[in-house]
Amino acid sequence: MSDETRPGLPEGYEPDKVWKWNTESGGRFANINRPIAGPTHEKVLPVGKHPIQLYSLGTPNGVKVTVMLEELLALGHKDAEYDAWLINIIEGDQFGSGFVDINPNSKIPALIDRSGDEPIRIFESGAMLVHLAERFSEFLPTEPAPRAECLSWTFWQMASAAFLGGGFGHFYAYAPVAIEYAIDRYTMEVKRQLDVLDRNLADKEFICGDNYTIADVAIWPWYGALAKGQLYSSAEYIECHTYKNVNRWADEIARREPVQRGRIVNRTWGEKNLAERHDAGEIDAALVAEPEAAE
Ligand SMILES: N[C@@H](CCC(=O)N[C@@H](CS)C(=O)NCC(=O)O)C(=O)O
Repeated sequence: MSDETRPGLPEGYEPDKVWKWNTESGGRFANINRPIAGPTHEKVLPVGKHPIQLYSLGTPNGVKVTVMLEELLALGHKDAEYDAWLINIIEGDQFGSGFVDINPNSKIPALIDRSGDEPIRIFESGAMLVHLAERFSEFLPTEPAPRAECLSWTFWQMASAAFLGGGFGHFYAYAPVAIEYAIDRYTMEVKRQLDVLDRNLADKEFICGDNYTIADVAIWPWYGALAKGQLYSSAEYIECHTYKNVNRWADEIARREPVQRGRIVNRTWGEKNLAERHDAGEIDAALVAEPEAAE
């Protein structure tokens, strides 16, 4: 494809007729990015004693599920007990054969619900939230109109996160070269998304109104963190403090005890973290532990 009206970056760059896999493409995630699916190695996943087995990492997509499980446990649903196993995506654990059997798309989180006659595999964090909400009859209204509103916002988050993480975060914070066009395009979109949320939250306590739902669970780890200046060192650049309603909502969600518990699970960084969770006491201990002194 040759287009004289379009300058290349770097200068003179023109895409080949057929794309070739350049393993030296660079960038922070270069060693795990590949153009083909499927496992790279044999690896059986561990299975713990609880009905729910989660294979994940404490990124925003992983946190949605651990927060949801902690919310369910806080309501007394004992069948929401879970083992949360660490999947190190920088080391390529998501390409192990056992993981790919659960998620052919090789992304965390992946979940097996073993509470029924046959184990059920689930990939995509949004699908996990809907599955858990329906199984425990919590956080997803059953009346058609509020249910549709809740699913709309939940799926809005699933679709918008790729712009935020894969677009804005990638080009603003991670790409090995700063490309003005890409940064402008994704910053504009992410600020528009924040404004969508800010307007929605102008007259609502939670995303869908008076009740906390899976829409809040899905949106908070991404846009709550962004509005609080915790993603991509971008607070000043996107003027995150100007989204006042999102900030107010993010603070309120952050005060919830199950959120404080779920957000540290499968996390190997930050002051409070817990690489793997197999019972509630491990979270209690991690929350009161003193941060390790820097060497
Ligand atoms: N839409 C998916 C996105 C999952 C996703 O992008 N996970 C990232 C971490 S946040 C991942 O596993 N990346 C590893 C890779 O791309 O190889 C979901 O919400 O479950």
